Amino acid sequence: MRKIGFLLLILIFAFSACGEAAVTKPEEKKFILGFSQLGSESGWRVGNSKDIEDAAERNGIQLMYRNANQKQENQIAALRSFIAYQVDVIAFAPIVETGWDNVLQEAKDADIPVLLTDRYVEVQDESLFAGFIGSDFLEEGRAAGRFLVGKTADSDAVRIVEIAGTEDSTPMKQRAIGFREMLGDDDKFDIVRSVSGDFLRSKGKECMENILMETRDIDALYSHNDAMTLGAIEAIEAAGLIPGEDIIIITIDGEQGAIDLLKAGKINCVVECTPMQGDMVMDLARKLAAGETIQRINHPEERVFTEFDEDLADIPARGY
Ligand code: GYE
Repeated sequence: MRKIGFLLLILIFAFSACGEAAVTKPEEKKFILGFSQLGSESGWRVGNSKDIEDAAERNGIQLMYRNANQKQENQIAALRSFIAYQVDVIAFAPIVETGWDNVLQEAKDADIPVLLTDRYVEVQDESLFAGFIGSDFLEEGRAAGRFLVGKTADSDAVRIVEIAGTEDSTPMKQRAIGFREMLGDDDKFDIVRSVSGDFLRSKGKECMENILMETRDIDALYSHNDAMTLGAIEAIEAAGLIPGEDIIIITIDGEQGAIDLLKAGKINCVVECTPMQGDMVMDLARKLAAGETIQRINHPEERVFTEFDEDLADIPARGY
């Protein structure tokens, strides 16, 4: 009798287990995304890395994250390790545009789709990557130029200093082109100095110190990112000049520090470049992992903040 009871119990268990298996939806297979970040040069970059890590977590995607500390060779090594590991999708923010053909060909040979994030590449064969998600840098440069043109409508000579980003990087190239496009061929605008500050605060400061030793006859500073702008503002103040008044300051990114200085009147225009692209990256990566084709170019929405905005006090915390 006991034996029969025991058998019955086993049968009930077996059936209920089968029943359960039949109603439980199969778990969506977790895929692996290999992501190579280029470095940690600015608040923007730190915010971008964090958002990508958080978004992977939020979206249940297994992230293999590598930071290249500003060296292209480290990024290439990271991509090779992703290929060796046979991840499902590779995403990376290329530090410069050139020099990627070989490693991207290796990814293609291994059938691993590649998504470019943040910056673009220049390759012989455009089929070496599936798509791009990042800001419209040309438009950012135009917005900066547009602001300067409006702000100086009543002046007949505008002497400009440009502190540009990392050479051969997409934002550096496009922000320079878009800005010049807006100045057009009006010869009242004179870019008296254009130097590279490598997107670093320390270099922005150093560049501005050097320039101020050569000339103080400067009407406007156009800096390709907030980190360099904050450094340059230190140098301007140390030289006894008033940023935002003696020199018009135009910057790109929209880090909290820059927005605070805009509110304080030390910056005149902040062109937003959002690092919060994690969810878009995960969404595109998921599609690639499922074998779908994606839209080739994907831009997040961005805005421009200026000293003329009436709602400056209401700008919510930036989060980077
Ligand atoms: O503007 C800068 C960062 O590639 C858009 O890189 C990015 C730029 C950003 O170091 O702060």
